[in-house]
Amino acid sequence: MHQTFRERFFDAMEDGIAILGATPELARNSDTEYRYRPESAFWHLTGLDEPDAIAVFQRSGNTRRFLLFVRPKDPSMELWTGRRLGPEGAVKELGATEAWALEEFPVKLDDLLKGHDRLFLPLDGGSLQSQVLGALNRLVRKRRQPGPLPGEIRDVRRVTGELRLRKSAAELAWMEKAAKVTGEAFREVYRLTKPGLAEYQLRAVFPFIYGIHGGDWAFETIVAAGANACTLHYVSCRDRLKKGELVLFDAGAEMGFYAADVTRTIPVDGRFTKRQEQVYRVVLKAHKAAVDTVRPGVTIDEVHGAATIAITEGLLELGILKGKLKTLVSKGAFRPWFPHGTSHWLGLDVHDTGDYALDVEPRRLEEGMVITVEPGLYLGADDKRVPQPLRGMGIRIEDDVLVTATGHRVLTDDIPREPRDIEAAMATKARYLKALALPEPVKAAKPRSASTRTRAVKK
Ligand SMILES: [Mn+2]
Repeated sequence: MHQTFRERFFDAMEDGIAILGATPELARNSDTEYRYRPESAFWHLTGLDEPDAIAVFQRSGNTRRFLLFVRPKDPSMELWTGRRLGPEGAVKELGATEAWALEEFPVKLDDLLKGHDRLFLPLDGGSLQSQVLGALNRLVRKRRQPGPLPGEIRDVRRVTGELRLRKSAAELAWMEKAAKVTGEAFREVYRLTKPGLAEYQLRAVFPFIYGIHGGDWAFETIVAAGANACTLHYVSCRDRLKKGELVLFDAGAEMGFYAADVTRTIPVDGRFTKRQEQVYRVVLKAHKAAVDTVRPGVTIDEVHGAATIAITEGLLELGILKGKLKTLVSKGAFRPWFPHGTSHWLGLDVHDTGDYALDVEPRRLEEGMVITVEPGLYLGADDKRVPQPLRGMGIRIEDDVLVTATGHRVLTDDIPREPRDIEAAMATKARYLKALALPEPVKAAKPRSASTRTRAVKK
C-alpha cells in the first residue's frame, strides 16, 4: 500500500527533494508520554510508526530514492520501549533505498540538498523546517562552486494532501472497518443510554468498543446532553442525562490510522417527544437532501446548499424564521442555528487534508473521495428568537459518505438514524456490557478522609 503511495508521490513531485518528519514523542508529564500516533502524511508514504524518524525522497529524472533516518537499534532502550526497526529493518521491511541512524541526518543533509532545484517541506513552522532551511541558508552563503541548490520551496502537504483525497481500495477497506467498529459502539451506546447516567460514563463506552475490535479513537468523543449539544465541540462531559432531554454523540473509531466520524442525537429515555421529533425531522430532511446530492462532479458547496435549503424550510415551519425561503437562504438567515459547514474530507485525519478549492473554483467531487455530511440545528436554551418549548435542543446527524462512480455509498448507514429505528435499537439489550451493568454515577470524586480509610480496614 505505502509503496504505491510513494510511486504516486514521486510522480506528482517531479524532480526535486522532499523531506518529511514523523511526529516526535510528546511528554504528558515527567517520564510519561502520550500514546504515539504517526503523522498522517508520513505514515501514508512510509508505513513507519516509530517516532522522530525522517524520510527523504529524491527524484532526478527516472532515479527515485526513498531514504529513511530512524532510531538506531539499541538493545537496552528496546528492553524498555519495544522493538525498533533500525536502519537495516527500514531497508528490508519498508523498502527504503538506503537508511541510516537518525543522528546521521544533520551530517548528510547538505549533500542531500545539493543537485536539486526544488525542495518540498512541511511549512508548518516546526523544527524540521528550521533545521532544513538553516542548512540551506548556510549552503547558499558559502557556495563557491556552481551546481544547483534548491531555489524553490514548496509545502509538501499540498502534494500529499492531494494524493490522500482519492482513496485506494486498500484505504477504503480500512475506512470501512473504522465505520463498522464505530457502528458497534453507537449501537451499544443506544442500548445503554438512560436517564441518570453521566455523560462521561457513556463517553467511556466508545473507546472500549473500539479497543476490543483492535481500534482506537480518531478524536475525543463528545457526549452532550440537553442544551450542552448547542456547544459544538463540548468536551467536559460531566453532566447527567435527564429524562425528557436529547443527547448528542459525536464519535469515531480509528482503524489502521483511518478515521470514521459519526454524530447521532437520541432521546435519553428511549422515546422522542412530539416536539423533539418535529425538530429532529428538520435535521434528518436536511441530511437526506445533502446526502442525495453527493456524486462525481458536485461541489461541497452544493452539498451544503441542499442542507441549508432544508434547514431554512424547517426554521420557517418551526416559526423561528419568517419570510420568503429563497431570500432567507441567500441571506444566510439560518446561520445563527446552523453555524457550521455540512462537509469535510475524511481519511487518515478526521478533518483530512486536501484543498477545498482549486485556484478559485470549488473542487468537484470525484470517485474515491470520502466526505462527511453533518447538518445540525442548535436552539440555545436562552435564545429568545426560538419558541420557548423548543429551546435547549441541539441536534446533528453525521455520516461518512464515499463518492462512487455513479453516486455515493454511506459507509455508516447501519447506525440507526430514523426515529422509530433509534427507539427500537434503544429498546434492545446491551451486547458487550451486559455483564458490566453500568454503575450509578459517582459524585465528584473527593479524596477519602483518613478516618474513613481506617474504618474500612477494621471491617
Ligand atoms: Mn465531522
